[in-house]
Amino acid sequence: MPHDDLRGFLDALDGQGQLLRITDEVLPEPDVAAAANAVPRLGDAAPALYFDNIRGFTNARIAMNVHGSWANHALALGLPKKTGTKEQVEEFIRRWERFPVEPEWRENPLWAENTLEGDDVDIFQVLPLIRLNDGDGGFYIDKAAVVSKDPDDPEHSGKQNVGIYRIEVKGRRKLALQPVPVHDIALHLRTAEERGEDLPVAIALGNDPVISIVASTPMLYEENEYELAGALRGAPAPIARAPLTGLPVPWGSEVVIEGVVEGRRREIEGPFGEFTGHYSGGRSMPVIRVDRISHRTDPVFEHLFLGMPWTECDYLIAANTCVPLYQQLKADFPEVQAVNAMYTHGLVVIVSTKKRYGGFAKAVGMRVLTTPHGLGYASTVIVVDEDVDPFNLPQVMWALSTKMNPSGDLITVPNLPVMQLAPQAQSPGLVDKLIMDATTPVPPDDRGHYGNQVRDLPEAAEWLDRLQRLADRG
Ligand SMILES: Cc1cc2nc3c(=O)[nH]c(=O)nc-3n(C[C@H](O)[C@H](O)[C@H](O)COP(=O)(O)O)c2cc1C
Ligand SMILES: [Mn+2]
Repeated sequence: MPHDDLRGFLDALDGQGQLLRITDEVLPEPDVAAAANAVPRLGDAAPALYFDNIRGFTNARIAMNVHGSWANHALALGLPKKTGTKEQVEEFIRRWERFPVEPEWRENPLWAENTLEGDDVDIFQVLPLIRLNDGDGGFYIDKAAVVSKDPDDPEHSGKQNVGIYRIEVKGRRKLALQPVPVHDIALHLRTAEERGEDLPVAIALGNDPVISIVASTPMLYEENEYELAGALRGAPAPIARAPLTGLPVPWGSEVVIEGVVEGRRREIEGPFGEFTGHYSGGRSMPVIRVDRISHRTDPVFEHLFLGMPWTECDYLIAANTCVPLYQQLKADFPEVQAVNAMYTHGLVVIVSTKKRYGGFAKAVGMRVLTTPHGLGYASTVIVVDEDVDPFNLPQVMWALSTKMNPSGDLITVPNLPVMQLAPQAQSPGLVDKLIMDATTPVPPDDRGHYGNQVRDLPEAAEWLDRLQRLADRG
């Protein structure tokens, strides 16, 4: 059964032994973030954390690490918690075949219980805000889904957008946003500013787990996130109209914040400890004026820690970064077998492919660099043969060790775009990109001395099953 709100999923996690309730009193800082920093170190079955006894707050509830392990990610997709990483990616690909599934408009949204409007808006009264990393410049909300429309074509559902963009709290009713230029909200804001307008936004916080997954999936500009949520859930995503902006928001959110990104205004935002494992620095970013907050009574503040990998952020944007890249490559090159883009949102991309002829793998690598997501992220692309599993890093290292000849197999393309946060860039936003061809040359490329490749014995697969069964019994 798909979950329609965060609380339903927290109960499900609890039932599976995947929710740790911290009932002892903790300090808001540093305890909540430090625990969330530590918890993924428990391994691929790490639990979510739930705090409801936070010193200095009355009735505060904070959920952390909700997506922060392969077990929790599997449960978010309604899979058994032991489902392997690669199997989760493959299932994601299968479910995407059902896309698009139209959302379902529902009455009486859960967040309609309480309202603050205009000058009464005070975000500090609604959320128990805490800082995450010790060099952060302020309080952040970094797991909310921001909803907006294309000002030139507002009723085109494909051009509507739901995306996770972290938000700095700058005042009782003032926020700041960081739209990475390749992302949909950056396009919306640019259009609004060209029209001399503000951009209305609705920020939905504390969502059913599939909403967070689709909101951080690099979908194409005209693909609608709720329609992917329906395909992943196996049931239409329940949505409701936000009262002030009319924007479509999840029906089950804990909190819905409405307002506008103010056109042509920028203020210093940051620093923030980023998913790259480095601080962003202080930069000029757009600001949001909040005009209305709707929320459930005693809302659960769903928050996300990021820092030195792997943290919750890495689990949340692992499978969902691999899958669209795989589909976009496969559409042009059916020889592509699998894509692993789960390191730092695809700053490194590993692709396995069959080869049509000599040089083909390099062309596949070039294509990665020109996909919409690749434009802003992929800086290093590793291409491996079809019999190498890109999710099996020892196999990828074997391919690099034996198939890659730096003379002829390394291509750098100078001065391509990358998001400004990429720390390795020569100047922010511009980097030389690298393709490493670690495939076996095929004619007319006759470099190397490969002879015959050793293959698994034909009986090995059967023995693996047999040994697995014996081990499970023991
Ligand atoms: C915790 C978290 C924080 C993120 N913060 C930002 C951000 O501040 N700005 C941004 O452009 N993308 C951010 N992203 C990445 C986008 O959510 C992701 O790339 C998504 O695919 C963008 O979708 P879009 O192409 O519809 O804009 C964040 C993702 C996560 C999981
Ligand atoms: Mn989008």
